[in-house]
Amino acid sequence: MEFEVISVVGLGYIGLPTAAAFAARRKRVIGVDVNPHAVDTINRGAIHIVEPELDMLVHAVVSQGYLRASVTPEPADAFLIAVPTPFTEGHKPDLAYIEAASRAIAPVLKKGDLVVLESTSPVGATEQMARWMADMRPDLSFPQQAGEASDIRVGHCPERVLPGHVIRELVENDRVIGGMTPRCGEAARALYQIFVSGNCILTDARTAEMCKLTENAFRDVNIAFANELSLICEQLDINVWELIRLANRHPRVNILQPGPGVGGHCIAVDPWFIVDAAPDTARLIRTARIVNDDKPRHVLGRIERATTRFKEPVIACLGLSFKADIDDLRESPALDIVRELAERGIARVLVVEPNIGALPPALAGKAELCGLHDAIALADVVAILVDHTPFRRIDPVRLQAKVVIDTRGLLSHG
Ligand code: SAJ
Repeated sequence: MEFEVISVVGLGYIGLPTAAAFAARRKRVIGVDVNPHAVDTINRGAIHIVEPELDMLVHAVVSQGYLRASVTPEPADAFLIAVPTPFTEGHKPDLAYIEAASRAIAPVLKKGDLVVLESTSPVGATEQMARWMADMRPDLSFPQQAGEASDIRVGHCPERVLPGHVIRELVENDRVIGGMTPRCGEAARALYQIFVSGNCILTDARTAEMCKLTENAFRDVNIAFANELSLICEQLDINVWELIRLANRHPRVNILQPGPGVGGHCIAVDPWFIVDAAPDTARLIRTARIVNDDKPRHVLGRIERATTRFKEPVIACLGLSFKADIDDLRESPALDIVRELAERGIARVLVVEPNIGALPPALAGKAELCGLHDAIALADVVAILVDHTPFRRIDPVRLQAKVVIDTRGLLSHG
């Protein structure tokens, strides 16, 4: 199967590295995004997101002429859709971006083209995408109408890369590829094998959709188990970090780490797509979401109670991002906790976040960005919210006279 021109629709955290990966294999790639700023930036050979090594790669493939960005779709042999799938108010998946992208590419489709949905999606989204395209192009046949004989082949291949390691994981990770028919799956596999060195494993589109949701729900449920243990241990006066270390010595036990809550745009979101699809059956998955979403409130209560013994309390909050050693504040439980503390006005709030240069607007004027040394020296209460590497080097002696709330077990590593 020959793919001379490949189009990637949605040039964000997944689409842009994927477009660059094809281009690095000397494929002509047209990246499409509705954001003209992103398009202009990429066409200058620069990037609009933070991801190690991506800037150099994009610069190289744009200057060699393999990658070009555009706000309007153009004909290609394969289309990859990598747009966001957020949820709406009632935790229902919002497919508006997928609908807009599939309707946008429909006019340029031609017989023989392949369309692959990469966005994390509820089960059935790939079939829905094919219906939207079929609506727009009655002159072409799609797999839901013509099966293996369809003009257009359609499939799903969820991304599963770890932010911060995208360039390596895109190439090395195994891919689960779900075709609407077996031939659709084979076509998609031929496409990914252009740059993927991991195994490309075929299934149907619905199983591939569910597989991605399952991976993230697995982590969410297991983090919820650790978070629930941390609450139980608090009541029983047991160090949960030591407990987990000991339990994990069992050859078949592998408990994850408790924390201040679950952040990021994947693990805290995707399990809801399963709950929405099977609300009466997905009891454990729903409960895990609730346990993890409740954790920031619990931490906030502990910090507040700790301040009551001081007349003019000063709290040092260590970390704002959603996990260690990144600058990403989206859906961050640490940011939620600090924002709430700052809004309640019960204390002077000092924030230490080595990965950012200025406080986000939500905290501006309500909290102070501070160096680690000064914040600890000034604080009565120290709340460790993220396990950033520099925090691991804090000398415990400097914390001796402080009330420390360690949500990441930073001081309990033994
Ligand atoms: N967390 C804990 N305890 C743990 C592990 C994580 O509290 O033991 C928290 C983190 O602090 C963070 C959140 O969970 O707030 C999520 O962190 P993460 O490192 O588990 O995941 P993400 O969101 O950075 O990236 C995940 C990855 N999924 C898995 O590791 C299963 C990535 O492979 C996916 O591609 C990505 O989600 C995605 O796009 O779905």
